[in-house]
Amino acid sequence: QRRHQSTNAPRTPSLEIDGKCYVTDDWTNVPSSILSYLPHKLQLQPSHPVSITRQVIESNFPSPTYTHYNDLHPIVTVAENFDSLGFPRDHPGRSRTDTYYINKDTVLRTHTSAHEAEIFRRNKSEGFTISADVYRRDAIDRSHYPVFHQMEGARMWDRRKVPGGDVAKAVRTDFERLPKHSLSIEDPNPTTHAERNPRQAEHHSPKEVEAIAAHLKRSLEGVVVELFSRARKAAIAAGHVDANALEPLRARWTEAYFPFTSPSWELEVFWQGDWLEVLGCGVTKQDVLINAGVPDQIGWAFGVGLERVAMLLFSIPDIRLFWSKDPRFLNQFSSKENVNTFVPFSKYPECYKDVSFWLRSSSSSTGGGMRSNAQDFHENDVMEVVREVGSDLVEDVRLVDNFQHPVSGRKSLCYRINYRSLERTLRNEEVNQLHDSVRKQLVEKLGAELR
Ligand code: FA5
Ligand code: MG
Repeated sequence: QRRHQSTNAPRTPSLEIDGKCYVTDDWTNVPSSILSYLPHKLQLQPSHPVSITRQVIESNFPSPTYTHYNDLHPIVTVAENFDSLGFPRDHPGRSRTDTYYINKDTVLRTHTSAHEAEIFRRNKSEGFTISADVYRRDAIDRSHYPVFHQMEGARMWDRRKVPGGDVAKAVRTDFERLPKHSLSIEDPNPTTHAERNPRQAEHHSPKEVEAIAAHLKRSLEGVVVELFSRARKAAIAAGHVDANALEPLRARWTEAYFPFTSPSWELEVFWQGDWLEVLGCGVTKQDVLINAGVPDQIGWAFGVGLERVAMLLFSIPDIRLFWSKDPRFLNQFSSKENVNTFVPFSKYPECYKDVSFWLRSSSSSTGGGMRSNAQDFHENDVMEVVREVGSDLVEDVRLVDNFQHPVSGRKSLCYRINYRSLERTLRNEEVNQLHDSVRKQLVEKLGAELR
């Protein structure tokens, strides 16, 4: 990946990625540090925990009913990532503070749903999964990383092919064939709710929605049950828990919103004292299928965070570990037949450093480039500065103070950065140097005025 000038006049700035040239423009905001993640494809590394998790989940969605796609290219069009899924024009996900843009029409995919329309159009099998790396400008902490992996899943029924055109009946028949489980999952809400979680009334009958929702939920509950039984066996084998002292698995369905499904839900799992969101799903919007040229298909879709699931499956405590090249990490995983509990190596000391700064007041703003004033300031820009300087030596970044001057109206922020390596003890001078660079970059890139 290198920036270069095209030889054709007029000279257009461009970016070469994977041997392909992309024109850059005012929207370009993807740093080369992020582009360096593209070749990794952890979902394909045979004994990497992201790949093992993918394989465990895929085994619940067997071929030939489901086709598995695991090597789709991460650079997609804005049309694929947002428009094809019915994202409103003003959806915050489209903004440059949340999404990595190559140029105004091209992004690093922010979710695997970016490929739904394309795979619907291919119409190769009744179902599919897509596992892939996805990219988001986001906060820094132990469960968020700017590059992570998702698995998309979808299942369709063709109105023209089901006996008597009775989709609801066909779906219920398939539902009865799914493995049953004895787990009780909290599901307090009705399948649809007129305001909060509506049925697509022009397209789907109440019976169809009930049948599709039941098939979707049981399919995903099957995944959770399998993952937890594996995680539990591994924990017992590692002597981490006494089989008699085990708490039962707790999971719950909540109502959700996505522009491309309705009704929609999220599945949360109780883990280490808190509810953790593992996936989003719902009944696919008929407009997505109509626009993909398959108006007679009807069905469901889900998107699950593979790192989140892997953290539960293997007891991995920090999302940065997935990128570790340390053999003490990598050598602990072998195959999906052999899930084991991760044994953390010793925790190295943390080092907290604060940085306080004034935001530029709007009057002194030039309005251009990356420079922010109080109005267009976004925390993700601070996160990116810290990430660019500290990369994986930063464990988390937290806003600890937020102050507005009563007279001038200027805003001051204080962030606390925790410097900690997963692999070694950091030296004092090293942390001081990193922190000095963060301070300098906040001034240079964001126009911050240090206090
Ligand atoms: C989506 O991305 C939707 N495309 C999911 C979907 C697909 C819904 C199909 C309906 C139909 P969301 O932004 O909530 O939704 O992300 C899905 C999952 O990805 C989350 O539940 C979580 O497990 C994981 N996830 C989200 N952000 C991060 C992050 N920064 N780091 C790690 N995992 C993340
Ligand atoms: Mg979500």
